[in-house]
Amino acid sequence: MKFDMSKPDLLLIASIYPPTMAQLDAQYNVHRYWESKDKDALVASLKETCVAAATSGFAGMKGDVIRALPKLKIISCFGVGYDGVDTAAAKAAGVKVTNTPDVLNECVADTAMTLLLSTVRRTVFNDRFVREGKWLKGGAPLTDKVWGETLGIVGLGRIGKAIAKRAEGFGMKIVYHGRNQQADVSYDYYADLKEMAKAVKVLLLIMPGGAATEKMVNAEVLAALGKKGYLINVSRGTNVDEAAVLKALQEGTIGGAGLDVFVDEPRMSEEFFKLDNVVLQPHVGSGTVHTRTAMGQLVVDNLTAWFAGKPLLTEVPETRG
Ligand code: NAP
Ligand code: 8YV
Repeated sequence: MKFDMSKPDLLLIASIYPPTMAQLDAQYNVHRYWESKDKDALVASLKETCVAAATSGFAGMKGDVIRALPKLKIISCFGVGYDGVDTAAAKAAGVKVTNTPDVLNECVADTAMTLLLSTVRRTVFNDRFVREGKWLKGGAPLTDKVWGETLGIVGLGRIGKAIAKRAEGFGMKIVYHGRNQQADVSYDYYADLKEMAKAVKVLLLIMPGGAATEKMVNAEVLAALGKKGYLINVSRGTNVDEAAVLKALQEGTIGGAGLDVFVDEPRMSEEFFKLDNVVLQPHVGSGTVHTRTAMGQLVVDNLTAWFAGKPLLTEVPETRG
């Protein structure tokens, strides 16, 4: 590939929204890390020149790559979650990290509600029921209900609150779990996740990924949720013990699950495909043209701000100061 030497170098760790990559190509000499056959050689070749990187929150950027680029100053991340970025290594190296908060709240909340409703009301199962001609032999099995039930949100942050607002509109009672009780929130707070799982019909995960939340929803939490309960995960696959979720679904020890995210996505156990009590989505929480465009613009705008010496728009707390 030919590079325009008047443009700054930018290391793009992973493929992101194509129109955003086109915007980056127009402004930078973009070096595509994930496509490179010799990644170490690529990084070494950028050692003296590369001050900027971009990535997805999921692919992130590992500490050894950050440390191998001594001139690096900014990592612009496509996604509000940036659990894949080694922020400790970035902070230690004086590198700023930005993400894409807020612009995706409403679409992710829509996805969460879609998964919640279609899981409890068995929409995907019923669609297959019609297509396979089963309706001709009799009506579909009746389902659980949503209105009047309790929704337990793990992670009542920006997106969690947008989900709560929608679920209230569906007549649900909202309760939540997080590390802190929030003073300006009237929903009941559970300091203990297992206690909340016992109390709710639907347990919905929308907290960050990473070490602090890894496998937070384990076999014990699933047992507390029980046959009466449903798990909805729009956060990160790492936040659940995926094998325990599969087992609970296979044995019917939880009512069902709606999953948008997986530990090793896009790969998952094909055992999930055999089950009628799970709705599977390919990590499309923010997946509308409108929202991905807004996220991409923030990726670009944070980089532009940095190169112009202006304040970053959305720097993550870990690298501030
Ligand atoms: P946010 O505003 O920072 O909210 C995060 C919430 O999680 C806060 O309420 C926080 O409350 C809670 N939390 C943080 N650490 C926790 C812990 N260790 N244990 C329990 N609760 C914890 O973030 P957001 O913008 O709403 O985004 C949340 C996450 O959603 C992202 O990080 C990302 O992983 C995921 N996401 C997924 C998709 C998708 O496509 N599926 C799209 C967008 C975002 P406390 O501080 O009180 O603990
Ligand atoms: C992804 C997400 O970033 O924002 C997040 O944290 O999980 C999503 O919006 C998006 O799928 C691109 O990787």
